[in-house]
Amino acid sequence: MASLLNSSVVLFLLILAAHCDIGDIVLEQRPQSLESQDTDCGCQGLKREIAVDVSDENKLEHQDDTNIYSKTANESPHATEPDVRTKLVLLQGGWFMMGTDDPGIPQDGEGPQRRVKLDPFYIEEHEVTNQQFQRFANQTGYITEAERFGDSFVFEGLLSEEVKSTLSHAVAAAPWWSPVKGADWKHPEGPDSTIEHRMNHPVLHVSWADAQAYCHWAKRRLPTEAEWELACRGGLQDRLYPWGNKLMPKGQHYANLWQGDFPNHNTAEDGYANTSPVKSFPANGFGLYDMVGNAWEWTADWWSVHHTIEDRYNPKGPESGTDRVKKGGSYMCHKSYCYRYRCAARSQNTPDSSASNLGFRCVSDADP
Ligand SMILES: [Ca+2]
Ligand SMILES: [Ca+2]
Repeated sequence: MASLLNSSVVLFLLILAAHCDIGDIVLEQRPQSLESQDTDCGCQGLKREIAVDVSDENKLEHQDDTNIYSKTANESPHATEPDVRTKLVLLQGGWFMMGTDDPGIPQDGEGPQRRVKLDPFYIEEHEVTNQQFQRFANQTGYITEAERFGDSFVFEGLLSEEVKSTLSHAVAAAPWWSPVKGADWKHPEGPDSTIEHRMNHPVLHVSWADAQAYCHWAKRRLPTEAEWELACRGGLQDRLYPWGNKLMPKGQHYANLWQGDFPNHNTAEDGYANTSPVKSFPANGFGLYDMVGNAWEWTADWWSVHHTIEDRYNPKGPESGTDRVKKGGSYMCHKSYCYRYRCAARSQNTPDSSASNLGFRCVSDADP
């Protein structure tokens, strides 16, 4: 594993687990086939283990980098260039019911259903795209964590035979995930891949800090989980999906998910075996696209599965934690393995994780 920043004091190992609550991590020799071994997509097990703790100095340095990049960008002479930031949609906030009392995956802390009130906020109508992230990176010189680490997790079904032949390890309980050297946002399936023809697809392989840095540059921020979930629900109450309770109204696909047998056969009946261009599927009642499916989306909150049933006002999640909450599921989600393409569904990753199905969108408190 490549070093990050002060390499003399930092050693990173990938740890591999079926569930974060199991936590027994094993690097496993690659199996000959991708037989199903678990009842989960395994993507929350994609962790970078810090064998020697990253020093606060390093963390601070990274944070400072983010601020410097953003400050530079804000003062750059590019202000007259077209604004490539995503269009914002104003949501009025108010009371809504967060979570569910009928959880699809109870251990994820989908329940209990509770009353939450939010102030009005603006949210980007679609996931941040490669084009937008490229503008950010070009203007600021920002280097993502996957680029610093030198690798990122990629779903094996998307890898070329050449890259596959270089792999030696997989995630023990989710062997369809592999750490791939040279995989990053510009090379989503490893060094021999490109985003050249996918500039309007969601950016992938971004860590939580990368997402936060982009939003800061765009003078926006990551949504809280509550904000994201209110946005997902599109004004509907007690519904599974952004558009209602039926997965395919009138036989139509409403999100980029997985059809077929996970993880061996994706029929791509919805038109996409990988990510899709943003806005390829219908918007929800708020005019927001791909709230479920396409790419998972980071939120600002730390992860916990315990929630108060008392009314909450602008909740921001726990004060601290080890993982951050992600929402919405991805193009890899199938009901048999990752029934998380629901508004109440949730999952988590360590903040330094990055993968070929994880992106983000930003929110704002004010009209830009
Ligand atoms: Ca699909
Ligand atoms: Ca999404």
